[in-house]
Amino acid sequence: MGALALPSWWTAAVATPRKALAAGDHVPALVIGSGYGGAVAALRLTQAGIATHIVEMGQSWTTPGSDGKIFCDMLNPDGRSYWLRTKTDQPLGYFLGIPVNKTIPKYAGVLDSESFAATRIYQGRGVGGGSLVNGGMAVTPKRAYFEEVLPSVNSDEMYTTYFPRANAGLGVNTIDQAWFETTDCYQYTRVSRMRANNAGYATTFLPNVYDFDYMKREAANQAVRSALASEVIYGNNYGKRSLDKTYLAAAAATGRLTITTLHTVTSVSPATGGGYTVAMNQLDTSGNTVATKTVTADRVFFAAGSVGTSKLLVSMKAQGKLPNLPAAVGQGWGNNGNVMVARAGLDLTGSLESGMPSMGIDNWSDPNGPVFAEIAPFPAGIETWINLYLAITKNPNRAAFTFNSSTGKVDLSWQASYTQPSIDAAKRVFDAINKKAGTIYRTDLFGVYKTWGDDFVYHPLGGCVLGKATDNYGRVPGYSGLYVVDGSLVPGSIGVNPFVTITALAERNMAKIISTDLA
Ligand code: FAE
Repeated sequence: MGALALPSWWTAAVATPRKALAAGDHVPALVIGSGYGGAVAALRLTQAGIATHIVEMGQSWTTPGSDGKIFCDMLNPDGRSYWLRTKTDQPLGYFLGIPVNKTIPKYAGVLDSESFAATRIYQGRGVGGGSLVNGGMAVTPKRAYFEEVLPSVNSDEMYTTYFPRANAGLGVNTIDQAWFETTDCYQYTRVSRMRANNAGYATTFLPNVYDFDYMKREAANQAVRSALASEVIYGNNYGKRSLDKTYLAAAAATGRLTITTLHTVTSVSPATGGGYTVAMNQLDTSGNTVATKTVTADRVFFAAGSVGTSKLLVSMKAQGKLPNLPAAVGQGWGNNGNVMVARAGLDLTGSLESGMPSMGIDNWSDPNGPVFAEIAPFPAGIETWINLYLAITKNPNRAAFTFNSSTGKVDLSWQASYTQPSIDAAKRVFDAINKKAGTIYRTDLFGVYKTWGDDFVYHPLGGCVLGKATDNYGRVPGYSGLYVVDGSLVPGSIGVNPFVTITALAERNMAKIISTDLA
């Protein structure tokens, strides 16, 4: 392995100091969470000369396990796969109608499947947040839809400055299309493209943060396999430019960043004498609380993700710790219209499937129901004839987070029926593709005779919507020094995979906050 060349950004993998905050510490800037919003905030704050402390509930994924690897693959999940579960909870939990989830040791793994009444929400846990587990698709939204969703944001600025800045910071790259046409590992994508095009649907290549040159070397057996070794949702050991190797590594290089891992923020409230008191639980890798700590921070940046930030703010309001939060806190949550579906094709999809998607079916302009469907891998290591898709649709339904005083937890009002508009839109597209191809839906992957993967979400968005729960830059009204910088700002839908938007919006908001509030 040592003889194989690894790209420089990999070897640079975060020499980030991970010094735990001590009880009673006072810090200038505290960032809750280390996903996209948190990583942008950390980089721009540290570059502005401000000592910044990230508190992250997950682990720092830098130490190999007994097998020499940091992450496990999708075919052999162990404790590293899931956040504090004793059984895996795979998005596709069945094969031939038979449950495929496995017993695993309870451990602070990298992927969380967080259950609410009518949906489960997948999220990354660890330094890098969702970037550790996602498919790397780095898609800039269609401008007209961005303007429809976030009308208060100057789209000229976004498309000339902040989307390019985000793409550069994330290390987005595009596939060599000649290689795509010949490599075995995208056979599954080529056949899905052919069937979509035959039915009259356009397809488009998708940029990614996975290093496609590295993937080429994997295919040529010149580099250790990761995307080509069934590694995706439980982490990639190689090849992926996750945030710990991009934004967070750059923030660490300033010498002004510390990251406190395995600490969950439980409360934020105004401190006597100014700033905020931030309480947190320190966890061990089995999820037990081993210490509780309180620190003070002059400024707090909420970057715990759509779910994490919404849960914290809704709880703080209900418990009287931040009583003056706007009524819009907790509102406007959506699932980006996510629904999964699979076709039982007649086409060989290949036994080697890259875990990183590279193409989407673009039917967004359809007035009867926009659909943008990523051609998703099913990297089982054997020929499956499965054509899998994650459809992003324009679903108007929204839900709210509310504090439940009897359980002390936060509920989400999403109902199963809310997903129906997404199914209706996706069904129109895939019925047409099936009809033209003479194929049928697979009904054995999401349950027994269940066609639609409609009870889980990869793209939680909203809950603390820009311009409603915050001002137009993520500042929390009434609480000077509190900011929201993550996917909770995006009102439930963005029409494409969301992390480029979350990153670009954080870049925009941090530029404003640093130049006006911190100058
Ligand atoms: P996120 O990345 O979730 O970061 C929040 C961080 O805060 C996490 O590290 C948490 O552990 C941490 N945290 C939460 N609560 C607390 C607390 N109380 N105290 C301390 N830390 C806390 O938020 N998007 C794309 O654009 N392209 C894709 O290909 C794609 N594929 C995906 C595949 C999967 C399996 C999943 C789960 C998601 C995928 N996404 C994809 C969605 C994307 O990863 C997600 O929108 C972003 O990660 C959200 O970024 P945030 O900064 O909002």
